[in-house]
Amino acid sequence: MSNHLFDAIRASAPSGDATFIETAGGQRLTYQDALRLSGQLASAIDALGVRPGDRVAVQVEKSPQALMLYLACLRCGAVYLPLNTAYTLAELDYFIGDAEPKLVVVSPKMRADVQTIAERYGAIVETLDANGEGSLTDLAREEEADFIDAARAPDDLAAILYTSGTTGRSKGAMLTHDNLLSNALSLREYWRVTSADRLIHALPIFHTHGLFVATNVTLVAGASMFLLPKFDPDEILSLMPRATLMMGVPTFYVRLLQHPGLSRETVANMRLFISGSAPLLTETHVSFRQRTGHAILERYGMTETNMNTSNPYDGERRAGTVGFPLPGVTVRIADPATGTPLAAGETGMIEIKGPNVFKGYWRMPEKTAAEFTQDGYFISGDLGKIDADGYVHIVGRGKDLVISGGYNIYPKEVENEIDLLEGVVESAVIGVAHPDFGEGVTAVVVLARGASLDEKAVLDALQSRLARYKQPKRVIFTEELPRNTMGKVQKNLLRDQFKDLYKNAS
Ligand code: MLC
Ligand code: AMP
Repeated sequence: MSNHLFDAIRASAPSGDATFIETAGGQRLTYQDALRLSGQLASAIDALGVRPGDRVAVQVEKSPQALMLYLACLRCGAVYLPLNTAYTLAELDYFIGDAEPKLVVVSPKMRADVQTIAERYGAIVETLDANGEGSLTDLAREEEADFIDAARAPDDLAAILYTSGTTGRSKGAMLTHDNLLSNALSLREYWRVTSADRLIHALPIFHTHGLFVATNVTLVAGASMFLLPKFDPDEILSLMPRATLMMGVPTFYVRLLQHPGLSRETVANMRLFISGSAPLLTETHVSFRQRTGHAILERYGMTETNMNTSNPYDGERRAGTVGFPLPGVTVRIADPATGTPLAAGETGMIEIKGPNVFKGYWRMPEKTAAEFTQDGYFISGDLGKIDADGYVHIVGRGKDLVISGGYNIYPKEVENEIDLLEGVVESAVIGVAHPDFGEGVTAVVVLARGASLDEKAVLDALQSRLARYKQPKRVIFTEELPRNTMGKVQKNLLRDQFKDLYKNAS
């Protein structure tokens, strides 16, 4: 019996005393510790009645134990469902109701509130805190480590990651064992990651970037990582002399450049800096190169597809591009209106096919069908072109989406919440250039005559409804929204009108 993804992870695990994780607090976990701990956790989850195919929803702080829980889910064949720690109870209610997990793991302080939600959907609740303690750890301590891994075929689900949608309703992207394994192996080769590498891991572990790209690649390379609770430039710079690799969103690089400690000497031991999840400005790429001598390697991915393209390791890493399709991945550009493939150099919809592309949206067959072409390409929603040298450029978005500090925010979801407020006639949420986050979520609101809402009242009302990063950085009131002759709000005009709103923000 084989377990497609975990067998590969096990086979790559170095024997002996080789490190897998080091934390800022001085905790060190070897690969052999990871096999033992994930085995105990898998036994505990199994004893709770979780069977292959059952979902395990996890909203916990970043810790080595949280990664053990991910591995444990793979091992018992459960479908791992990580949730952003910023999600509010209202948001959690939706995810638990939609995914119907057998088990929900949350921080101890959330237990009582989540229990009320979970009971309605028949889920069990266990806890895990930032120090790796909690009821789940207590259960695992009682278990043996020699768990027999569940059989999982390449096409079986390994994870569901929720991604918001243009209608405001989040969709669960179903990722299979082979989606994750094929991408991890491909990236390991493309970026030349080996057991000698030490990764600075400062990303959250509930999204593709920190969970799959950073963690799975480290695992299949038998490499090690410094697992940091969050992005802290002082800490990162102090680790660089002992590290070789960093993965980050563009905001990481913008903030590192603001730090006087970033220099050629500090990065002397570093082999590679990788950026993704949002566009890296050419000016950031150029400044980083001038300061450190390193050309940041930019790559392009999505929750639904893992990584699609990457700038080369050896060849020219071109600023403003996301490089070439990864081996086995096909990228084409099509006319967004007709779907007809376009010639090199022309701008259109980026479409993707390959072993990396997800299986579909959880319990949304129609939505899934609508986002694939008849010949099986995933319609990314990103607009781009492929230049004469084969480099892919992302030039815009066909979907109404804001990316702030690497997090996606679908305006519709925020507009829906604002429109519910007493005194609001309508709203338009846009992304406006922001020096730190790339784009700042901005709400433009039309009030009813005589309504007395102000910016603070709108923001206060959103506190318990939307995760912090989705909440607008500014709310602007206007008499009416600009519309075209079809009645559609012209967000491009609003973006232009407010383009300098965050000019001096940091
Ligand atoms: C935090 N805040 C944000 C924010 N992150 N607001 C907007 N956008 C964000 N990304 C809020 C905080 O709650 C806080 O609110 C205020 O903004 C300032 O916070 P901060 O201390 O400056 O933020 P910090 O904790 O340092 O976080 C910033 C960050 C973080 C950029 C380090 O957001 C981050 O780690 N982003 C990475 C996201 C990621 O992993 N994306 C990958 C998705 S996968 P206040 O007002 O309460 O103080 C994907 C596919 C692919 O896209 O290709 O990889
Ligand atoms: P998510 O749904 O959170 O996985 O975000 C995926 C989206 O992030 C993509 O569809 C792109 O719009 C964007 N993205 C990821 N990497 C890059 C990049 N290197 N440059 C520009 N946009 C990117």
